[in-house]
Amino acid sequence: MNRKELIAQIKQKKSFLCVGLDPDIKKIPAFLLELEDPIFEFNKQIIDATKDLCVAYKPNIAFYESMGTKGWDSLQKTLEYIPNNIFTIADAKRGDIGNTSNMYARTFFENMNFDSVTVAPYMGEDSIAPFLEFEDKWVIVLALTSNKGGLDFQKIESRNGKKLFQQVLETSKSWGTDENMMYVVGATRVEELSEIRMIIPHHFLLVPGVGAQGGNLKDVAKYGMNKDFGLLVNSSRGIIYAGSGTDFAEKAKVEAAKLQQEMAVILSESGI
Ligand code: OMP
Repeated sequence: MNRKELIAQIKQKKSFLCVGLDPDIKKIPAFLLELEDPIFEFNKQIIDATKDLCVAYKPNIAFYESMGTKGWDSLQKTLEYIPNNIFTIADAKRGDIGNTSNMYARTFFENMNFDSVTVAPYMGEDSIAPFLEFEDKWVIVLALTSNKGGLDFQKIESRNGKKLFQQVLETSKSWGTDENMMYVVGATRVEELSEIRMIIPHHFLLVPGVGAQGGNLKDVAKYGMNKDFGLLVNSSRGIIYAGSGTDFAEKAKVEAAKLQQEMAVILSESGI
């Protein structure tokens, strides 16, 4: 999916919601465990319940890899089940020497047909470049993450007075364009959003951390939006584990709808 199509979806659905598909076999409703592929069944019901409310799905690969080959099968089936008009993010946080990154890119863009993959920038340009060679695919670079440990390194100032995350943005923004790169900024980091927007005014931001991690949607929109809106806000546990019984998908829909309604108001107030 390209930038134009993504923006059109946001306008049409009045939503910039990304639903995180992070299914944990120990947390999904017990009645699903009797089925042949409980993880896929769980995701299928979540997708059926939320597909009209969101513009993106983000399966975090760890939740599938941890189950071995069965997990990869569940992931592939889930990806195929997601409607074509919804942006897909392989949240894999990859990045290695170029030769190896090329294999990661082939995994998620060729073997599986994801629209995008999350990458860690620590190994520099040649670790990201192989992902950018794929047409109509996106790289989503970690900039300022939502977790506590994100502050261990990301705000360290170098001798030129720039914080590490600022340097990451400034250096990496020329590796690709705002048509094939996005950045991750945690919803718990709103105080840095205006500053981030000064460095990358046009790029889309993937913003995880509302819901279970306590980030505030209104603040994210206030400081993070750009003229095309330019935000995808993710919630995983806050939506998918809203219920634990046979009605778990309906409960997930209620939580997704609450966020979507808030988003519709924000979008209309911003004139988008
Ligand atoms: P919940 O806290 O359950 O909504 O999940 C957040 C999801 O976003 C998980 O899949 C995390 O791995 C992911 N995430 C963060 O929580 N913080 C970040 O800074 C970056 C990500 C991510 O890249 O998506």
